[in-house]
Amino acid sequence: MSVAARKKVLLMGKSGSGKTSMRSVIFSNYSAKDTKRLGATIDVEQSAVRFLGSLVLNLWDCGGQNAFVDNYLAAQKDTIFSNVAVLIYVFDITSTEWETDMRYFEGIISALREYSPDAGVWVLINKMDLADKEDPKRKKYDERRGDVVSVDERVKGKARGMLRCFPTSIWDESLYKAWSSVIHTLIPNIGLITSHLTFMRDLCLAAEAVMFEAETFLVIAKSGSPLDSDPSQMDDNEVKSGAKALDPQRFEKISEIIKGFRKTCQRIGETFSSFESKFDDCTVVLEPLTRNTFILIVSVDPRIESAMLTYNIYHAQVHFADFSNRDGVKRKCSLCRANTEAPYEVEGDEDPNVRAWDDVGM
Ligand SMILES: Nc1nc2c(ncn2[C@@H]2O[C@H](COP(=O)(O)OP(=O)(O)O)[C@@H](O)[C@H]2O)c(=O)[nH]1
Ligand SMILES: [Mg+2]
Repeated sequence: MSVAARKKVLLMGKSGSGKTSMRSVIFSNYSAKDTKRLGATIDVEQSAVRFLGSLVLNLWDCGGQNAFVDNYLAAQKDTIFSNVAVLIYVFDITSTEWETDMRYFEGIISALREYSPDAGVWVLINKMDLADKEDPKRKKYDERRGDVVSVDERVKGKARGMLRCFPTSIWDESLYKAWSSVIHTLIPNIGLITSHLTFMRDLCLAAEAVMFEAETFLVIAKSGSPLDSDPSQMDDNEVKSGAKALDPQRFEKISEIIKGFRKTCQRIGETFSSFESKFDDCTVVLEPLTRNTFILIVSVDPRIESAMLTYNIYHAQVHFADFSNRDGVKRKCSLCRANTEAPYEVEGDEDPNVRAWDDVGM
């Protein structure tokens, strides 16, 4: 058995911006309403979250009161900012002290760029639900984003880690979009997973195959063009099946809906196991795939029955389980070898530290 890969994820930003709320909604099954009961975080609260069996996120939820932040930037600088994989920095869009917020952000990002130059930075401008009514065009968000990017450009120097900015609210699916984007970059062998999903989609004559993590329901990967890419990168099948016309927010909406549905099932003493639905113009099935994942297959071909989709998933389970562990990745499967359209892309394949993506771990 392999040891799980541990990634240090810093969660920072002013007190009250929503850090602990996000963490609780995504990883601890809180509803947005439950977060009103959360107390202020004192100093640094560390927690370990297992993701896909083989990836452990060490979340450092850093209390945002000024005295703590001063301490992070002085005595604790080395401890906090070394070996960071990702910094998630949360702003409150309704903050009335933007200049002070930016000053603190500059201090934090300078320390990060110095001690962990490769760390990715996700800036989440949160509580958008409170701002959207007065500013539907999101002018304020664009301004805030501009300020954040220019601070980063100023302090970045030779650091290679990139910065991305997302508008979020714990009250809607935007939170899932932002966190999926974070997680997506931390999963090993994402190219391999994507090529298998694409193959699976084509085998089922389907429009789309999407993989979700079973606990958080964050989207991990999808068939065809990469998550977050623009419509010009769509592959032939996506163009043919009309993926351009689909809602670009569909993945995070499904995450949020399924998680809510699963909570409802729990409340009435039922266990959520799978989902299937037939509409006028499409058929959708959502089934467990490996130990820690679900697969969603969407068909827009009226000839395809949902039973055929579940039957194919059933047969694919063995295969996905096989290449989800370290040994399976090493052997390379016949699908990857035989199918030139599904390139075998496993970064650092010979490196014993590279993890399989859904191994038993520990
Ligand atoms: N309206 C709204 N309230 C939020 C949002 N995120 C967090 N909150 C609320 O803000 C308060 C502070 O959140 P908390 O997570 O403790 O902030 P932290 O100090 O950054 O950890 C809580 O009452 C949350 O319910 C959001 O996106 N929209
Ligand atoms: Mg907190």
